[in-house]
Amino acid sequence: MSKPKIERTLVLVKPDGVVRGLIGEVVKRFEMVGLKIVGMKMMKITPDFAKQHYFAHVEKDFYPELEKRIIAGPVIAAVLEGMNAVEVVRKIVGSTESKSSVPGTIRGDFAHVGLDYQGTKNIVHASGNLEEAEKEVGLWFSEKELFEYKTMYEKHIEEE
Ligand code: DAT
Ligand code: MG
Repeated sequence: MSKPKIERTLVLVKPDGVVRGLIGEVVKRFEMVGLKIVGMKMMKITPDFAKQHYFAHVEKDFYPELEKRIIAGPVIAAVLEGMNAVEVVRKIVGSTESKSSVPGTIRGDFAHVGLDYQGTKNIVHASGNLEEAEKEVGLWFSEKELFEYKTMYEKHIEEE
């Protein structure tokens, strides 16, 4: 049996999630499944930084609103590590539109509006694929801000 890949992915609790007091709730959901937090900080980003992070969306009609919301206040940025972390984190976050995100997901449980109405207020950001994850982790975190340690789950796996 081949060993699944250990990946790193970026998660943000966006300003709308921070002001709603959802930092703990969001972080808890990733910890619950055994994903490892290898970096975490609070940051208030500039319009320039927002354009680097959302470079794929800068030309889109919803970009001005997206930028306004992401620079509106501090965000929590975290790097999560685990087997197939990119896919697993997206599953926990839910789909882009809160209206169609299923209950049990962060967006499905804590927001309900459609993309056409405050669509950018969907609480969290998570890297969409491995390539995006590698770029985003590098944009938000320096090597010195990322840590290596073993979780209890990893120790259990080693003991098996
Ligand atoms: P995701 O955040 O699920 O990766 P995305 O990368 O396609 O989604 O878009 C980034 C953010 O932009 C998303 O969280 C909400 C907003 N957004 C995306 N499509 C939109 C649309 N059609 N109208 C309004 N906001 C949109
Ligand atoms: Mg995306």
